[in-house]
Amino acid sequence: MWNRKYEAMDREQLEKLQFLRLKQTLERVYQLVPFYRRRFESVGAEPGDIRTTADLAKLPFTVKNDLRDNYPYGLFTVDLNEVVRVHASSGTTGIPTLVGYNRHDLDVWAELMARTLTAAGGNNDSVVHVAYGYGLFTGGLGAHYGAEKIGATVIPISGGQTRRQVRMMHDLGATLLACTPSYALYIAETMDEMGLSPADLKLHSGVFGAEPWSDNMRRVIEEKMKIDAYDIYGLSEVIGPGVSFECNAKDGLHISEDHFIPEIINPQTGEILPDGETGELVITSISKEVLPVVRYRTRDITSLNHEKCACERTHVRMKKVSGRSDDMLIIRGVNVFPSQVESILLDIGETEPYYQLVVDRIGSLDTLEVLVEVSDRMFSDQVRGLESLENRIRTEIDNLLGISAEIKLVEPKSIPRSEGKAIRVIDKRNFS
Ligand code: DLL
Repeated sequence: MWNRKYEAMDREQLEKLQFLRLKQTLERVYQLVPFYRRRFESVGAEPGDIRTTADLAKLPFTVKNDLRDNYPYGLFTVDLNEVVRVHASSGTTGIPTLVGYNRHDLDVWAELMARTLTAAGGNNDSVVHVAYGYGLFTGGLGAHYGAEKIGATVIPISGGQTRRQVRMMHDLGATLLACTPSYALYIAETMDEMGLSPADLKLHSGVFGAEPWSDNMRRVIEEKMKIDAYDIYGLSEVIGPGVSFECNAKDGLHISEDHFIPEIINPQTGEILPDGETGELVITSISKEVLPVVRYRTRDITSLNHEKCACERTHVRMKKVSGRSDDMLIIRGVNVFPSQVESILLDIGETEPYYQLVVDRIGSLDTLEVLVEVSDRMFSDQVRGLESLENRIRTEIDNLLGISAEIKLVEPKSIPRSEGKAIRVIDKRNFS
């Protein structure tokens, strides 16, 4: 553990600390951010009304559009002369979501990433190859400062130029890879093309996140690279990567509760759901200074688990995120996440791990086509073989998800490879 004092803190003590920090955060935003003052007043609440952590439920939610509406600096609690860094996430609407940090915030973030990398086996002997994008995206610099904090040797290579990535990993003896899971797969494929096997590299683990990936995808990456693959979760609005991370139990991601208070809500009604029930993750930051968020709706779908973890960390675990509620496909009334289709494809295991979903609407009916790559050998095989595999996949998807999909097996390397967040869905409905 990087910081046993906090990561394994007795729950009672932890909850006291959370409440103290929550009060400070609420006072801060109420005093310094007109938006929050108005929001609190709209429900007749002020910070003094929050007497327990559970009282947080009395306050309104914050959503991504609130950040956009107050672009660029409207939700900051400090003047720009105190801000030392900004990041942004690009949205589909064009207006970026801008976030800011002072020195204290950057220290908190590095601490969270130090915990994440330590949980994945990182230490001062590690050579951390950071292939998340550097720039406005939080992935690159987030991993970078965490890796420096644990004293590792950092290779700040950013994304792209995949052959060069492989060469550097080989030459510099990278032991820990940080990138998106889809990019890890592409790097593995490139290694293979370059005639390098996992034994030629020193890599032993990876921290992969920024997009949903199934447990089956974890197995594929672990097998191809002969490493231990850990999930890491975060979002710019809350701080960046490191909000939660997997330990070696790989049974949920620990949310650093000394910095964040999580809730799960029913996305339709806003009602708070108990442990184990699946809904939308809502996060309140309780230590960030420049841009605290109160009850921020992440849109990410997961559930919480307060049971003791084998690793001795006492912080609550969230289940691997299955997807964002915005990315959920509704195919003829049935809800599906691309990661569920991924899991089925990889379970069958006779295709390559590259796929894309094409959604369209014919008349008033939504249709789903699943494109999946097959190996060279299989593609040049008899048509009958391909048809029978297509049928198997179609039947499995129908049996397990209750949706009828068209399956199209496609040529090797015909689906675009990802150097960052993969595009899993092509939705033609908006254009027809
Ligand atoms: O993706 C931060 C990050 C960088 C996380 C590197 C992990 C590693 P944004 O660009 O703001 O920030 O996108 C945040 O990405 O709300 C989720 O929908 C998705 N996401 C992030 N991590 C995971 C994960 C970064 N482990 C959005 N599993 C979030 C599933 C994830 N989805």
